[in-house]
Amino acid sequence: MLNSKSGPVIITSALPYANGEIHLGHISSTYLPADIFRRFLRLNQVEVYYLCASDDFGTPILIETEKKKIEPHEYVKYWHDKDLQDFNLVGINFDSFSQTSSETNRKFVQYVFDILKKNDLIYEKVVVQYYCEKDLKFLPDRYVVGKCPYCDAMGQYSDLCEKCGRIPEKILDPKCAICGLPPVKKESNHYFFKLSNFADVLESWLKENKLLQQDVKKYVLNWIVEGLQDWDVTRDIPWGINIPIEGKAQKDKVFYGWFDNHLCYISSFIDLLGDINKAREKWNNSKIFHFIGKDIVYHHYLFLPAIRIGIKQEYKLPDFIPTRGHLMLQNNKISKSRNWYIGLREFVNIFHPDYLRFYIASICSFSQDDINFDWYDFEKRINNELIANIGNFVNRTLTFIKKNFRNEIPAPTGYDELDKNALIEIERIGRKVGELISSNEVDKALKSILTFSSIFNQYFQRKEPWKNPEQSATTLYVSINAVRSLSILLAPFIPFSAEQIWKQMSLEGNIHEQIWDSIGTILLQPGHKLGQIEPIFKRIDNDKIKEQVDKLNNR
Ligand code: B3M
Ligand code: ZN
Repeated sequence: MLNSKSGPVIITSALPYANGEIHLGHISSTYLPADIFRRFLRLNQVEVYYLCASDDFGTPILIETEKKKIEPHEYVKYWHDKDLQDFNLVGINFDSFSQTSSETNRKFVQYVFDILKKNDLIYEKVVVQYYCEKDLKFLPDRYVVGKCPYCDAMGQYSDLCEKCGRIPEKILDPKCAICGLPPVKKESNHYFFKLSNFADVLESWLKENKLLQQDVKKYVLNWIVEGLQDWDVTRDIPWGINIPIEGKAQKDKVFYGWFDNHLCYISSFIDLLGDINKAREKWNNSKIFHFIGKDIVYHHYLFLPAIRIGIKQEYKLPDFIPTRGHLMLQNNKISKSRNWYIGLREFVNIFHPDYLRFYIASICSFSQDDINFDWYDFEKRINNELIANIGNFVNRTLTFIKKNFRNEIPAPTGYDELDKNALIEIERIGRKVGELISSNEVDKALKSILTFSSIFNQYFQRKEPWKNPEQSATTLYVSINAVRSLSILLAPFIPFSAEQIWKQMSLEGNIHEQIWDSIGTILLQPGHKLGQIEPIFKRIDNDKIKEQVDKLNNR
């Protein structure tokens, strides 16, 4: 398990495109698991940095700004700010939320390109591109629409068919996305990164790194066997990071978004520390975790490490790339264009953010498998697990002390077998949950916490303190200490509610400054007065769920 002695930890989550609102799909694959991990590490006194940024470049963004007749930098700033606010609404708090278009990132990307070029890993080549003679511009990626060669869907992008999810090798019946006219073909000079040089070193890195997920590794190794293609890192568009050298390929061109976005993990850290040398040293002394969704495995398991190796590992490679499947919504693929999604803001306008965190964490398996957001399952888990189990135990303990012991923790009067077993549970639970969070199994970790809480509900039930309140001091003394442990256990998962439990116990400080190891210790002492006690959670009404399902179906 990581602790304050294991050195700093840097966590990143995939950078959201500055092109729309954050929805539940984003949260489940990368932000929530990373945030739970970050909060857990902090409770373990680990020096941890959680970095993210908006991904500001790419043709979809440029096309939107052209349609809306707005400056790209204004457009991305709008989404950058809004997305950050939305993340904070659900307790996802970064130490830095930068932009790939920041000055530091621009400089850093150009610097990396320079070194790659010096190391002979970049070459110039003429490529044939679509060009629109009416709009007088090259048409990379999304600037061309046409018929998908696989599923025949019309109006698909040349770099992605949204109908079947494949990347067309050659789009049929191509049209300019701006004016609709068929484009012509025209030559253009581009820069290529020699990814193909890296097959052997990537293969050994993957094989040696024991922390990378086995199943992902397997198919990435297969891609290497099939052969790695060099990457065209140039685009003929005006919005992006300029290519820093003189040459035919330089004019009116910028870097491809995937060349610069992952470098922002590093540049945002440089910005955060405010000193490039300090940042480099700390980066290299840290454990590096890049949290991603499975659709960007190629970029993070091959392209990203190749570039870091290409600059002679001036910045070290990731230790771990936790990779998860996608979130489905009511068993259908989430899609913005088909309006099949739930925005984060929309969600928290209806339900408490901790309900979302609890539900997603409870279904968030650590694998490539897709998981499913189901409104009825959500209702069931919140009502039956969060409320009937955890909420019930917390509330019955606090209320009992308030009613029968003048809101003061009573002194224990001796321990029977049941009490002793309960104390053992308290002693063990922190380690067990800690190990699961450390190995990224957040759903299993949450499950252990639920088991702990239900053991205490049974304990309470069997001790029947209501039959003889005066002689129930030990039961309540043990139970309130279990509530304390429970609140720290829950802090990474449902931070707002955990803080509320902490307040109701009238304990000092903020729950997020507590020490994970203290979960196993009996710290609350007789005579301590509790605060104001109220139910923490509110049951979800079935009508409210039906409303949500209808709303979704009628979009
Ligand atoms: N902006 C979003 C995605 O493809 C993309 C991630 C960049 S991470 C460096 O999921
Ligand atoms: Zn055109």
